[in-house]
Amino acid sequence: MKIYLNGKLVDKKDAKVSIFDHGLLYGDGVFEGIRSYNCLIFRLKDHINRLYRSAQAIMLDIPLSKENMIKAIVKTLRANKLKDAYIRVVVTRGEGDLGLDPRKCKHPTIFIIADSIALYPQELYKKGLDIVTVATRRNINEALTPQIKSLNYLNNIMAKIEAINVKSEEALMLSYDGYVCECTGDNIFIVKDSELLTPPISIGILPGITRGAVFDIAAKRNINAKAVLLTRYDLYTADEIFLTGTAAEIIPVVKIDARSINKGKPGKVTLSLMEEFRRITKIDGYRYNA
Ligand code: PXG
Repeated sequence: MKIYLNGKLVDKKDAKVSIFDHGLLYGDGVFEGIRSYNCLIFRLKDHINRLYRSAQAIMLDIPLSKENMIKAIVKTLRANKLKDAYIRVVVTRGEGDLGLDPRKCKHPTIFIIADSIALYPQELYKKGLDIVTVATRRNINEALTPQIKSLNYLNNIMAKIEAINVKSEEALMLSYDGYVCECTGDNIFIVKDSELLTPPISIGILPGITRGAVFDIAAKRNINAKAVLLTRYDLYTADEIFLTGTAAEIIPVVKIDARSINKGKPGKVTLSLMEEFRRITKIDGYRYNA
């Protein structure tokens, strides 16, 4: 496997960063998770824009133009001859000393991993997920806003551990004041009276690219979709629930907090959105030659 590391393609065994890298010492950095489907990179521009906005928010200057970042991604995909891939782009503050001061880090570290995708078991898409609300709250916007896709995922990992400890498949996090936010690596939607409802970015969630794609599909099909504050009452009384994310795509939720949704079966609206999403991943994207 070839890894892009600071402008060079290197073997996986040589892809090493310093233990003084602030990405490791402090989680000081940003990343993206992107997918390609049969030589089409899904919503690449959106991912690149989010990466550069995340970096801007933490005052990290990425020493590569967006165009050259795209070239580096494509180069990495080609070096690994991958048509279908999971692409992880990471930019850290770089190597510094043991202090927090980002000014000590002169050169950001950039690496790109392109790997085959570890898909969720297909049966979960047919059966639907069983998820739980956890006690770990989503970070507040006024601290490290969840809008930044930063290397600090401990909040989400704490939530994931809570779900694992009760043998649940995913954790739903609420805001500090009890509104529905998102899961550990996915946004959440409900279907209610044929409308799609999802929490607004302002409550403290990652502005998901897949979430955006669902809004676009809804608009094309004249399905009403809106971002509104939701509570657990809304989830418990929803007609359908599903999650969205680059890794999961669209996946049905059939149980939450031991309460069945849609009699424990993936709903019709969810299933048709899943089908449409898979269709657009085959035609809509940034084309490259593997
Ligand atoms: N919320 C959070 C906290 C995320 O980390 C999403 C929502 C969905 O966003 P996108 O843009 O992907 O629709 C994410 C994204 C992984 C993995 O390896 C996780 C994500 C993306 C890709 C891979 O678990 N999370």
